[in-house]
Amino acid sequence: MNTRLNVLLLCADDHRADALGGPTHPILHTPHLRALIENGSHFPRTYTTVPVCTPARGEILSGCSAMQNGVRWFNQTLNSDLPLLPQTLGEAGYQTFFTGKWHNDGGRQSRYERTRRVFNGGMMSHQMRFEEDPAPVIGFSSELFAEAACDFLGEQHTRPWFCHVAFTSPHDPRTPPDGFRPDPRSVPIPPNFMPEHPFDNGDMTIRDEQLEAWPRTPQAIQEHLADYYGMIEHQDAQIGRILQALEASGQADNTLVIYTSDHGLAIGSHGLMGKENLYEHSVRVPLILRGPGIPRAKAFEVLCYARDLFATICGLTGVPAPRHELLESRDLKAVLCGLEFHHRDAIYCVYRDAMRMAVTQRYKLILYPEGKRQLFDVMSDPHETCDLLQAWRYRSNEWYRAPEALDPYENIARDLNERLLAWQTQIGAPLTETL
Ligand SMILES: [Ca+2]
Repeated sequence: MNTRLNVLLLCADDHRADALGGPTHPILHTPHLRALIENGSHFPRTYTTVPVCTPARGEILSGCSAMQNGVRWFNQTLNSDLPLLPQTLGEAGYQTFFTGKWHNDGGRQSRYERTRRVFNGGMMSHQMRFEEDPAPVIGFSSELFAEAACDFLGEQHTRPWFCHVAFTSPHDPRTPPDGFRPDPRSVPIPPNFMPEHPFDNGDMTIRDEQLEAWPRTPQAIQEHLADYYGMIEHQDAQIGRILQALEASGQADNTLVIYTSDHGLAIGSHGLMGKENLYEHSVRVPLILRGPGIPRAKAFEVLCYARDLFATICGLTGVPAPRHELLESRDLKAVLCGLEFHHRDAIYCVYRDAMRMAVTQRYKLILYPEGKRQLFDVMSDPHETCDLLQAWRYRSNEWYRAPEALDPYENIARDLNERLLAWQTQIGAPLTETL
């Protein structure tokens, strides 16, 4: 009988941190994610360094930032010297299992002891086909992955296990099955809806941005969001199936359940559709943990990265974390135990050679090409609607410029800029570098 802690890692694709249903989201029904939040701990300030599938997944797998692990963009391979999470757990005696979307270099799946129903790629129709014995299986991606996970959980295990389920939902094509799509007319328009992004951010016409015509209309965004919420609700139902199988296995009380995503998505916010930007809706991800020793119904507002999961999983399972100098994963266990109230001073994010970002608990600076900057107070303005570098001048009348030394927001922007430069120097990624 296994008594060590099992790990069930559920990872979504393009799931915004603020799209988790609940009181602030009355039309999005996610009873299983809500139950995880109510019975576990929630980290609302969790970020990914690069808000694109392949690098974001590489960070969770390696515990290293995209700057260090070699994967800053699509089709780049993880540094082969780095031990990945399944390998680390496997070497500690865990049976490791993967199902779902694999968007990193192919050979690395071999770091799992077993895989089943692996989708190698970025996206395709959610109607998928996998060759299996005695007959191929055909169905909706999330349902097929959930079924594979349920089968794994239903087996008799003599060793602790790590079950990694990587959904390719709610990524487009957003085609929720019947019964899951809310009425678009009931979908609230995002508070930061804009017909177009107010300036060129350096990548305005990438594929995701072409999913809707310019200028965006409120009605078109309601349609997209209805599809998106439908995908999330359907995925939530599959998570419910997996959690039910876990319960039936008798291992629920001995399992750490984690829910996260690779990154978020704009889908109408700031005039954008994709994740290829550094606003909160795109760089933040959900992070929920439930299991033995995890506080119930607790939200920790500490700043953290999704890659902190690597060290956290090691810390909670007692598996030794890898000892190498590139590891940039910090164990959240002390925060979960109430021994620490602080985790990171600041978070830094990158989008190709176009954008850089630094955020502290309160203020956030984004740098764009040609010297364009934005500063937000993300505590009082979570939707990032008021650029304080602009608003200060507006509120002071356009023709009046306070001396720079007296402009508090200029000083805050300068401080964040210095922190960002120090980080870039530390990890060797100047703004001008083409990723
Ligand atoms: Ca993704």
